[in-house]
Amino acid sequence: MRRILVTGASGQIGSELVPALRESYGAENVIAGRHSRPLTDETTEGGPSAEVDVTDRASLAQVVKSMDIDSIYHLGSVLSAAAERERDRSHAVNVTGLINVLEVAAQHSLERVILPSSIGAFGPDTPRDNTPNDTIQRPTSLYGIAKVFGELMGNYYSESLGLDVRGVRLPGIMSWKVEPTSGTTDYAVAAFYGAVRNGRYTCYLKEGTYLPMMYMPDAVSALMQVAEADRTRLRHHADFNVNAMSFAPEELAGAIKERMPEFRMDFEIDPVRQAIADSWPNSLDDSVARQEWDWRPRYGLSEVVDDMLENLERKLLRE
Ligand code: VAH
Repeated sequence: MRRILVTGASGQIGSELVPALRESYGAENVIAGRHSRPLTDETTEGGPSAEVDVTDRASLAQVVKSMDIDSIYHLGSVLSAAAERERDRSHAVNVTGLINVLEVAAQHSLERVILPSSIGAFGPDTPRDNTPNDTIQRPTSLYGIAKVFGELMGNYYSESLGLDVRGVRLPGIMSWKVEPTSGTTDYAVAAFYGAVRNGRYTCYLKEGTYLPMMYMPDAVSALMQVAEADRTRLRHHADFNVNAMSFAPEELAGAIKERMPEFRMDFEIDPVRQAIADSWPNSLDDSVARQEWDWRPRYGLSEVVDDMLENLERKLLRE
């Protein structure tokens, strides 16, 4: 991988993946693809960027050709809650956009395509605890349906067309650089913003709603590690479970209160996001990723809370 395009570079993961990739591959060799949202200053100032609309195959192909791209991290997507509200846009981005990325990569013989899948690729009749890597996948959210499509298409392009596609099923991601937008797991980020800004947060998921979560540095490592894994060891392609921790909202509130005793979390349930969360696993079995490419998480809840509060106190005091 020499010249990398990151689609969705202005999103929560893209904003942190791009700087990490530039660190490893050289700033000039990692192109930040932007579309509906502006890039962070760090990404804009740190290297090249390009307007990338994954729903427009010709323009995507033009960027790949003109910028001599040999690999794509495809992060551009409409997240779970937004996808339920905007069905046409989520199909255009999450389904057609994915096909466009795979087709352009195959037609230009790119070296590698990295696709983030999600815990959303599982549904209510999947085993909830330590969800196996290979098990029933009947998601009931539009976002999850598109993720299963992405996994199956990534596996097809790998096995039938020889394109080297790899992907990990990411849990909910916690980070502090970019404020949360339209995901279901985003309460676990918004709670920290609320704690630092005004000592309280109203959670849209009810107590006892367990979800797999991961700190951003582990998510970035998982994407970069699977991308660089020895292909001869891989028995899977676009569908590796990765896991780090699981918690319910009240457990997150308790961990924040240990550092900020005055913090309060109350609840106002959003039925759409509660239904999505109730259809997702409580935890994932990531033994396949550990066997095939030595995956290991580094962060647990305690370290995350310390790091999130320290960085947000610094970031938000500048507001
Ligand atoms: C969402 N944060 O909630 C995203 C993610 C696993 C969840 O895909 O939609």
